[in-house]
Amino acid sequence: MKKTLWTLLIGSLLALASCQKSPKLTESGLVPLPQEITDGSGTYELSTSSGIKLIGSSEKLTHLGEYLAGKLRPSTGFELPVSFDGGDITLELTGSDASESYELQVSEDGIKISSSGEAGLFYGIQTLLQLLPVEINQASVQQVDWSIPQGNIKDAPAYAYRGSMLDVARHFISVEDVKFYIDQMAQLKLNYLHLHLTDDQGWRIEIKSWPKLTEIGGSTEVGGGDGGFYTQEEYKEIVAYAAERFITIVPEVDMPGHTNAALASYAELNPGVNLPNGKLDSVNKAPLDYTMPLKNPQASELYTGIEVGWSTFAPKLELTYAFVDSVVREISDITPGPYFHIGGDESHVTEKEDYIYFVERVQDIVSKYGKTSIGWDEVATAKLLPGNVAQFWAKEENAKLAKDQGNKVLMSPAKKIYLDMQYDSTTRIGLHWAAYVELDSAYLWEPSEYAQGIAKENILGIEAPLWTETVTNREDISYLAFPRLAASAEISWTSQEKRSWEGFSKRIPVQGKRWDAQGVEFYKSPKIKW
Ligand code: TNX
Repeated sequence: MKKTLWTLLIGSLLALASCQKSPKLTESGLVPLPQEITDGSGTYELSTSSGIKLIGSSEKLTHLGEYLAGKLRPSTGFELPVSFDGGDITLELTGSDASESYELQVSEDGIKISSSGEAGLFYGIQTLLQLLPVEINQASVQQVDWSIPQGNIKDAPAYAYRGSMLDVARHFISVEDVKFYIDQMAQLKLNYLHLHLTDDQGWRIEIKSWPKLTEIGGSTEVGGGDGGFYTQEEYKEIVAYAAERFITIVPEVDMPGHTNAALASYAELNPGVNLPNGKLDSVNKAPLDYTMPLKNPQASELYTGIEVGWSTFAPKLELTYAFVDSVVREISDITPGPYFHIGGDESHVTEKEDYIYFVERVQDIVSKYGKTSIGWDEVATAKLLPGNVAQFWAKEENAKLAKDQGNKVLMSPAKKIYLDMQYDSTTRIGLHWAAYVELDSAYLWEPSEYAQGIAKENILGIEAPLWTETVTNREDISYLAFPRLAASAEISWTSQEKRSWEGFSKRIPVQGKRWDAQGVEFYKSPKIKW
């Protein structure tokens, strides 16, 4: 009798202790926050005998299983075989659509992730990785109980386009660093990476029919460094690496402004001599007539400063469109995604009517090569083709013009989401022309309420651009992008009514530990108890 009482007492004390200790699924620090989380009781533990079981038919299933195993093996040291035969972690593909939604169940005996789409399974895997102790992100074996609280998650994204942009033109970014960024994006369930491939300071993509673009135009960068460019093979490597992580590359050739690198490479594309002080000086001596090739065309000089709005292609010169045609054709050929970004921003020295004529012709070229154009919001002053997208960054009236034409808007308001904005006046790099953007400010906005007249149904998605005038290496990229990219990812993924700054500020420190484990040097915002 006495013995039984003691056993009972100790038993209930132990139960109480484990109950207090056992974490809940709803307290796991998931970023972005899933739409629905239901707590169970007890835990599941990953162990030496764990394995990954595949159900469904798709060539990519094995790849997904191996991707997950590859993430789990280094820190657990477990074998984690992947097969169609058995295993306590099940990846079940129930269809063959493009669904990004998934369900994740954690029970005592195992984990099951199911989705009708490969992308959904991939996002379920990302959630699973965040449910495990943060040590799962370490590259060497850790002595940890790999347990996960039991319960259920049902999840789906709020927006179809959840993106970020890297400006590889102002400072060139190596293939390796782009891959690093892609890996980070994938963990946040982002699905589009926009590469700003050309600007005044550099041309970063090989165009075989116009080789001087990279030979000359790719030879420098802001501050006068060596610059660089991607060969088409390297670009394809980036595209493939991104695709394996369900990220689509959106290439941008910015035009007709922001084109000095091209104008420095080919004299015959110049409407005149471009001067960085913002003036156009015709070498024909007469008023500019873009319809005729110049008699003695002069290439402009390479530029390594950070002024904007002073260069332009010649919109009335036929050669301009032959050039654009080749560039769009070659890049479209190696871009499987649906979008081609034509830039169109800050063309301050292009005559308004010329600008409109140019944008409309370039849209036709893009469409001829089977792609849909995206352009910075100024393009909405032209007549957009059906389906084309305007990327809102500065002017609400432009977003409104796009909407009134029946076109969708991609939301990138500079005051909230420009990753190159300084956090505050003491931030060591970054600009502040739009605002200082601390983490709370980056989090506290809602795309469907930001610009007047632009509602959820007018919005394709959200994109956080990282301009690189002041960014020279991976450490700089990490410092400006993280944690703000996580805020942007949550705004893109999680429905407005599920989000709160209070919730985010409790979960983001867990994400901070994941970044620490992965060697990501993020900004330790003073708004957060890290
Ligand atoms: C504006 S945003 C630009 C870029 C600059 C950026 C710096 C946009 C479409 N144009 O050319 O790099 O500001 O924040």
